[in-house]
Amino acid sequence: MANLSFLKAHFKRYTSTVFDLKFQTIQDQINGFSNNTGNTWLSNRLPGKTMSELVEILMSDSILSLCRIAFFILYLPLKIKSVGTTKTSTVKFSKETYLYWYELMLLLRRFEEKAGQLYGMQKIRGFCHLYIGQEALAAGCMTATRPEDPFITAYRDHGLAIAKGISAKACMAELYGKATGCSKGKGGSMHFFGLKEAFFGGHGIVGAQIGTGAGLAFAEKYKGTDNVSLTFFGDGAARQGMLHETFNMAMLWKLPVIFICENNNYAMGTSVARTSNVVDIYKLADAYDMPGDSVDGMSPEAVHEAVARAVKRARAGDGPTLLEMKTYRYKGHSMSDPQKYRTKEEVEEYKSKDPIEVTKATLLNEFGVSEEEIDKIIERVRLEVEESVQFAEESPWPDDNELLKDVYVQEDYPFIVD
Ligand SMILES: Cc1ncc(C[n+]2csc(CCOP(=O)(O)OP(=O)(O)O)c2C)c(N)n1
Ligand SMILES: [Mg+2]
Repeated sequence: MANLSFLKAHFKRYTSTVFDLKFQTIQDQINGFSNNTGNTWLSNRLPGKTMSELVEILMSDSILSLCRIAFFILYLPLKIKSVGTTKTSTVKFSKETYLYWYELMLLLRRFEEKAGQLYGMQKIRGFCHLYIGQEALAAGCMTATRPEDPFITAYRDHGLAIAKGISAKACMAELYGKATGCSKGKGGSMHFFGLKEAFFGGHGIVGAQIGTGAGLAFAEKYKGTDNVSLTFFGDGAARQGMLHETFNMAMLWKLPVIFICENNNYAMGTSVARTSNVVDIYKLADAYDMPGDSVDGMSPEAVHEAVARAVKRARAGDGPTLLEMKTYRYKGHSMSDPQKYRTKEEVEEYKSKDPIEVTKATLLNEFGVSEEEIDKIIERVRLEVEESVQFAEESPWPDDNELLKDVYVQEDYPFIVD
């Protein structure tokens, strides 16, 4: 019996140390083992037991128990070893995809940080809303769509514009108001645009682009393409009447559109809970018989998967989907925001799940990418942003005669007479 009590103590010591951390995994493996082998003694007795209870069970019988103990002594160390060394990999995408996501998200982050600095130096004026924190959304949407799928968004548009392929140079020049900007320097931060890149803005009226996004989808359907419109808007915009009228018509006409609510928890300083009783924005789809889903917007993987599903539906002619992406902006609403509506701890919590850092860790740990390769990406991004600033600095201002170009004019408008 002395030996048995030694074993018991031995197991118990493990229970309170290694097993506390790894117990669930071991338990799962034991359950899997007992189910796979059809071992009814194991499958009846082991699942759901704590490690101490398992030890009690093992100690309970005499000779038979000794056999079981022998089995455990042989089996458990093997499993414990494997728990320590086996990586439970959650990686679902290729190394190239992660590399693409990492570089894109880093470019968006560095571009925005630079824009913030330049704003402080008054190189950039007017409104300026940074995308910092929300990069995983752009990354996941890009890999789940084709270049010709049109995107449209609100004024927090720098990230999606660059993701769609408008160059950092053209974007920075637009922030500066220079003639070489993507909207010829006439739009500024809130009105980036790129026809070639299928990026349709950049809109300052909260919620207005929701209707225009469905219009883009209508145009694609009318032209007979299978392109899908990705229509982005904020949680604040979700409370606008435009959303409801658009959802209704988009469903009725089965338009190829994905409505993507970038729920960053705040509309300026107003939290989602203060704007409606319906805090799960994806449920708004129910009223229109539209499929809706809640998605982890801090994960490019989750964003990709949800968008890919919705894209498949839309391309097949089955109509719209609403995706509520739970995301977070690390910076204020715009450049002057004292951020009294949230705590520093809340911001830090989201930062601790930063998608750029998580993706970098995946590249290093799961794909064996070296620190040198990561450094090369960081350097490439740094250069791209630096060059965009130089380009913006050296670019000319728009000519005065540009003022009345690209402006809608109705020649026979009868109401204003000179
Ligand atoms: C129709 C309209 N109402 C109010 C405003 C002022 N406004 C600008 S941004 C904003 C908050 C919108 O928040 P959200 O839709 O969540 O987008 P986010 O800024 O979080 O990206 C408001 C109310 C506006 N631009 N347009
Ligand atoms: Mg918001």
